[in-house]
Amino acid sequence: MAAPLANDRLLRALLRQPVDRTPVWIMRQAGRYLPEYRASRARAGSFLALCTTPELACEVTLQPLARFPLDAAILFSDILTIPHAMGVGLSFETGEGPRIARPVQSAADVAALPVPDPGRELRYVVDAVGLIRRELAGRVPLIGFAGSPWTVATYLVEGGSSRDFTRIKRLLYAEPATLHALLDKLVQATTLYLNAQSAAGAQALMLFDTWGGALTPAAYREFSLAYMQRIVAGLVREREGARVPVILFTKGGGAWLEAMAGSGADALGVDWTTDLATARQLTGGRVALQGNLDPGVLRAQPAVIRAEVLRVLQSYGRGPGHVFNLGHGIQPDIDPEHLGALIAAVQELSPVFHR
Ligand code: 1CP
Repeated sequence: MAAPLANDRLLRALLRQPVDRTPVWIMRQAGRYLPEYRASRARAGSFLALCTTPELACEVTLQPLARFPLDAAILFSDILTIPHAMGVGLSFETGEGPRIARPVQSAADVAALPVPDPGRELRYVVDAVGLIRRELAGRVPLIGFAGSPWTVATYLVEGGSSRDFTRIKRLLYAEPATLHALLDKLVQATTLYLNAQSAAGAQALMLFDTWGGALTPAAYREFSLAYMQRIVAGLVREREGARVPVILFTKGGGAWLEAMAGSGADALGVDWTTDLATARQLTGGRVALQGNLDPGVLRAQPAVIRAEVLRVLQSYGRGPGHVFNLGHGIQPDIDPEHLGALIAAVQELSPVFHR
C-alpha cells in the first residue's frame, strides 16, 4: 500500500470532512499560461506528444506544483484521448481546437467504433498516472479525469469544437437512437478508462461535461446526466483502503444541481453563473461543491483577486465541503503571478471558515 498523503485536504473536502483550510486546485493548472509548459511542448513537438509520452505528461503535470502550493495534481491529458484511441484521426492544430478527421455521422459509424482497452490503446495514460503517483511521493492527491459522454460525443459528431452543435442536435432530435448508441459506447469506454486510472493510482476522478449547458433541461437529463450517472455507478469506489471521490462538472448546469446531486457523485463543479450559497441550498449537504471564481478575475491586480476570492469563500460560507477552483479553466494569457495571488488568498482567508 502507498504511503499516507502528507496533504489530504482535497480528499477530505470532497467527502465533506473537516479541514483546516479550503483546498485549492485550478482547472487547466498545467498549460499554456506557464512558460515552462510552452517550453516542454516545443521540445515534445506537439500537444499530443506531451499526452502520449508518460515522462512528458508527468513533467508538465508537476510544473504548477513546483510554482504554487496547490492541494492537488491533475493528470495532464485530454478528454479526447478516448476518440484518439477509437481511431477517428484526432489532431490538434496550434492555436486552434481539436480536429477529428473521420467524424461519426451515422448508425453504421457508431457500430464500427471500438471500445478501447485502457491497458492497450490507452496504456500511455495508465503509465503516466503510475509515474506521476511515484513522483508525487504522497505530497498531494492525483486527480484522474475523462470527458462526459455527451461532451466527447459533441467532438466526435461535429468533427471538432462547435458553437451551435448543429450536427449533434440534428442527431439528438431526428435520430435519437443513433445518439443513444454512441453515448452507450462512450459509457463503456469511459468506465473502463476511469477505473484503469484509479487502479493505476488516481485518488479522485472528475467528469468534465463542458457542453452539457447547451442542452434543454429535458435533453440534459436524457442525453448527459443519465449517462454520467451510469459511469458513476460503474466506478470502483475504493482503492488502497480509501474512497475514490467522484466530481461531476457540467458547465452551465447551475439550474440542474439538484438533479446532479442525486447522481451518486461525491462533489459537483459549479461555474461562476451560480452563487455557491444557492448551489449549497439546492444540494442540501448531499455533495461537496467545487468552484467557482470567474476566470476573468485573474486579469485584475492582486488586490481585486483577493477581494473576489473572499467573496467566493463567503458565498459558500462556513463548514466543510468546499474545494476552491475557478468556474472553468484558466486562460492561456493569464500572468502566472496572478494565479499565485489567488492561491495565497485562499490560504490566508479560508481558515476562519473552518473554525
Ligand atoms: O498546448 C496546447 O496548445 C493544447 C492546449 C490543451 C491543453 C493544455 C488542450 C487542447 N488540452 C489541454 C489539457 C487538458 N484538457 C487538461 C489538463 C489537465 C489540467 O487541467 O491541467 C484537461 C483536464 C483537459 C480537459 C478538456 N479538453 C476539456 C474539458 C475541460 C474544459 O476546459 O472544458 C475539453 C473541452 C477539452 C478539449 C480541448 N482540448 C484542447 C482544447 C483547446 C480543447 C477545447 C476546445 C474547445 O473549446 O472546443
